[in-house]
Amino acid sequence: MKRFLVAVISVLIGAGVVAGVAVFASTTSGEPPLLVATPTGTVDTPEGPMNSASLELQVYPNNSDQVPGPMEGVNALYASQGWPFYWPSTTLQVPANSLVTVTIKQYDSGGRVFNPFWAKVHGTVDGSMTVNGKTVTEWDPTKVAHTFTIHQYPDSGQPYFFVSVPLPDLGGNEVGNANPYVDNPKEVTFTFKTGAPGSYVWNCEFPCGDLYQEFGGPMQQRGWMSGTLQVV
Ligand SMILES: [Cu+2]
Repeated sequence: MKRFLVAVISVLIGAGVVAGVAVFASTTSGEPPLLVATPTGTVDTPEGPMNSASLELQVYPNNSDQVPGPMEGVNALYASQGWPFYWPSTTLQVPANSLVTVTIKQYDSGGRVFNPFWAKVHGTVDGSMTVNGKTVTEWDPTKVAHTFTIHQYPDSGQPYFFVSVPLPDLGGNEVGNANPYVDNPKEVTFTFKTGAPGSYVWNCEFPCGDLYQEFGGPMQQRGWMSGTLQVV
């Protein structure tokens, strides 16, 4: 009887640990609410008419009274860290087989990106982006604030999908670290084509975090500098 009780208690403790881990994992994931791209009609392309959609994001150097930043789950604990973040969400959804135009208003300072590959535009229509209305295919690798880089899980059987754009930094006297934020952000636009439905991840490739080579902290946390992209 004693042995039986010990077995039952061991199983109950095991189940409790598993449940605890599940609760911990869901609260620490801090997945922000879904941001769905806005349909914008159809566009004529060389392959015929295509559905189009738009997505608007901002990048802030730190949270503030005006822009609180991500607060889901564990993210509330990071609110005092002064981390940079994408806003209003890093959980993105875009339509399949469509042209998606993204506009990002960038309010942060920056510096040198370790690998100049990330200062170039990859995977957009025409291989270009615009910065405050001017079309470019790359940016000065010493003046990058963040990147917006979509890629797939390494073991995925999904269609190849890779998009990366550098976000230009604001110079020292342009940065609005204090509130309110400056009203002259670097405004970046780019358009990419989506294929079949799939699940992708995206992140920033500029070392804007902390810990190992500045790739820890916000760089690996949903809601800040990494997220998901669902093509549906
Ligand atoms: Cu970044």
